[in-house]
Amino acid sequence: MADPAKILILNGPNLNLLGIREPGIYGRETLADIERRCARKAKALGFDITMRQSNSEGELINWIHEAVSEWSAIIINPAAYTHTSVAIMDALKLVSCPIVEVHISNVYQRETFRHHSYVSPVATGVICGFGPAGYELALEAISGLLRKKEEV
Ligand code: CA2
Repeated sequence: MADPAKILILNGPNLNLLGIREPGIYGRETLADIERRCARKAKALGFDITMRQSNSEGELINWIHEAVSEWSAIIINPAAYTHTSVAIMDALKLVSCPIVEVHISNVYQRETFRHHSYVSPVATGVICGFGPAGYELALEAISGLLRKKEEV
């Protein structure tokens, strides 16, 4: 049997505080809760997931570089770097595997500075506004994409 596809799930700055502050916007689930959701969904889909979080742009970029050779797909919630980071956009451009951008909140219902993303133009697709379930939806989307790739 083939090895399970390896999926990297990256989370940007302040998401380590999820569930602890601003539950009105981001809900009460912590990042550890989201990791458990993803692990359950990944098991059902036959994926091997690794979830990471960093408050540092450089660390996120180094992890994205690993995706050039190591990972079958990336799910990324770049948090505030979504709206500011040309460097993360450039790093993602170097990656050939599918990239799904996830946001917990519906950024289009929020301040206008959140309406622009440097990541969306280089992502395969974007999921936003579905809360923590967005990460599971991203895994489902990747499952479809990788299956289609196998068929070709
Ligand atoms: O909705 C999302 O997932 C965001 O990526 C979250 C970012 C925000 O800058 C984006 O515009 C949308 C913020 C993450 C901050 O995380 C917090 C966690 C707990 C309490 C406060 C902030």
